[in-house]
Amino acid sequence: MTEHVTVSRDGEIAIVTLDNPPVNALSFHLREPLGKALEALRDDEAVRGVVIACAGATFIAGADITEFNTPKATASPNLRELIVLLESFEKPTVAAIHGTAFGGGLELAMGCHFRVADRNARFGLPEVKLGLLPGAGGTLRLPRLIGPLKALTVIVSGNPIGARDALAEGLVEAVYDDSLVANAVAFAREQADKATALVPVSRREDKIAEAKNDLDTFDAGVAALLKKKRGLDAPRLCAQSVRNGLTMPFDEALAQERAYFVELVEGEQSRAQRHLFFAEREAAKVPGVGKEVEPREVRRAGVIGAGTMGGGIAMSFLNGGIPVTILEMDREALDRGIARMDGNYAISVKRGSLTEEAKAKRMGLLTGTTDYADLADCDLIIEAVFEEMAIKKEVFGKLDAVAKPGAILASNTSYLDVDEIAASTSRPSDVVGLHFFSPANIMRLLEIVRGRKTAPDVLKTALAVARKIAKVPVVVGVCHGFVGNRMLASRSAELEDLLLEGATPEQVDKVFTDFGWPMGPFAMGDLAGLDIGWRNRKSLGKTAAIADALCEQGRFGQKTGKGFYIYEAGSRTPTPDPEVAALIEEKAREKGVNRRDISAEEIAERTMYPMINEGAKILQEGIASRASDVDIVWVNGYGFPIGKGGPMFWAESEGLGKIVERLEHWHGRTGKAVFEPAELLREAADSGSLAAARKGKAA
Ligand code: T1G
Repeated sequence: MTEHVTVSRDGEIAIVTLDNPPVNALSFHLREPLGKALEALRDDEAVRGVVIACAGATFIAGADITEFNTPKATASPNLRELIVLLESFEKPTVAAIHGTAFGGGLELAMGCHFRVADRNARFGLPEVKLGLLPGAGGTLRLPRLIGPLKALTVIVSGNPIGARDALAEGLVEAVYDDSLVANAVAFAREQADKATALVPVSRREDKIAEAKNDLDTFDAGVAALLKKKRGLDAPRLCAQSVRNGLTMPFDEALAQERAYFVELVEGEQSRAQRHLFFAEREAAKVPGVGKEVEPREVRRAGVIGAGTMGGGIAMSFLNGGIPVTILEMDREALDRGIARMDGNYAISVKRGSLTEEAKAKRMGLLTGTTDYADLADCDLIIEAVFEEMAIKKEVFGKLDAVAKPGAILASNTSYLDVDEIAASTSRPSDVVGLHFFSPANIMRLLEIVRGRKTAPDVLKTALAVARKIAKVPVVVGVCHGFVGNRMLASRSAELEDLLLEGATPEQVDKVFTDFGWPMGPFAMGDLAGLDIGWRNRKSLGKTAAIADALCEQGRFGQKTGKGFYIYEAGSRTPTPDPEVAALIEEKAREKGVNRRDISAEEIAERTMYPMINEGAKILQEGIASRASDVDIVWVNGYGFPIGKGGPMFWAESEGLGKIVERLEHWHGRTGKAVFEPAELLREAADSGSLAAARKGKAA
């Protein structure tokens, strides 16, 4: 008996209860007493069956990630040894699962003969999200319980399945509405009374027999799953390990799985993805907003504007079960917006990712109106109207008049000054920025823009709402473009000049896709619509010779079939356009620019390094609290490759000294401000760490 493992008895059935808050991770200080308890119970003839359960919020949620790359991770008994010990039992072992049986937790449960669960339990092998693969037999036992292709989907996606699916697929033997442990004990007793032989999962072959003789179907399934995992090692090795389970003896495949795990856990990609795991949780801890600050209750949200953004925002709230009142200026615009939302849900139903009843439930939470007075009972109101300060102030003036006391007034602005908006109301402490990313019902990032006067409980409410609507929140300060868009502007600053000086759109985009971005900046511009940037530049009195010329020709990108690229009828595949090449050469001539061959390395330095530099300025100014917050913004809002950990994490692995040196080189060559190294970046180059340099700055 220790503080982490207690053994109790219900007659001849032993109950082992684990308790290692907050998620019962399999830390060494849990594994050691667990191993001792299991050895004693295995040899105790008075014990006819064993139930393994957990105290607290959840069954074991995995290995202890903080132990990785330290001796504790493999100190005996390690997880693999515990599972071998469990499989040596000649009496029934039953895992009683509630909460989330994830990673090593599910692997330990699969080392038991049986698994029973609470109806709200979830099951997953999310190691791939950490750049790893299940390293304690998960890639071999899960296929033996639910079949190889279903197991492959769970392992390569890293997404959990619920108790109902787990029961249907054969991952668990029973699901209970309540009294989980008592039911598990009864289940164990029933199994102990049976004469049937106990077969450990590792020795079950029925669910993999068919796949062993049809590897082509399996391989086709692998190819489909890996399509969107380009450049990542873990998904590929996950699939290979599952396949090994079909072609190799169990123990040989198990040894190979271990080898893959060691390769991955020592690799850069896993270090980057584990960095993101903790960074996402750190981002939700906001200086000055402690655990004692209570969030306000949000029973109903209001959304101003039923356009693409407003509709997407409204859907995010509906998806989180929060009723929404959505307002448009007239009935026709309102009906169009609601129809678009309904259509989006219908697409999800058609794809099978949403049930009809879930669609109906969500749309049933939606109320449309053209009257501001109908927003009076909303606890949180977000405007997603045109990106012009005068219009924002007019809307906030109306909201200020109708919203109830204590209602939070939020702007979805991408760039504008939230303090100026707040100052236009009588309640600046209730004003906050909630910057969603398009498509707002899909993109996970939510920049919570903290105004000078935003109250701590307003921030806490925004953080709580973000969690409820499955967004990843990062609290940022007020400046033009906050964190993401401000750095995007720095990354984009050189794009026009690179084209004028000799690069082509496809050459630049290839540098980005080779780095791991889903697409390059020109293809992205064509996707988003070149007219958006054109309008923004005009509002700021700025120009971009090539992009402006394209827009003046009505070449807005995919939506007009032409932008920087041509898009054959209905295709989304960008094809280089000789007309664009000619336009670039004409603009270069007009500006007297002598074109030359430009290397991929120069393109990378002149786009990525200014972005890192801007990130350092953002940290220096306190617009972001941590370098890891900037990483979370970019990974969740802009598709920064997760295997590189975000821009600031990548910059440290790239070498801050090298980045400073190359920025100075380009600053000397061009005299442009984007290349002048930030003070904090220079300091970080000396200390080797942005976090250390940041600590030296005012909070
Ligand atoms: N190890 C260490 N700490 C962990 C942890 C873990 N596995 N999971 C969570 N924490 C910490 C987290 O950092 C936070 O700390 C606190 O617990 C609450 O977490 C051999 C190799 C279980 C769904 O990937 O998905 O097993 O900020 O805020 O929202 O094959 O935590 O309070 O200081 O997320 O209620 C595989 C990861 C590991 C599961 C709960 N398992 N965890 O969500 O709480 S690798 C995972 C989660 C492995 C084996 C392999 C979630 C959760 P702090 P939280 P939550």
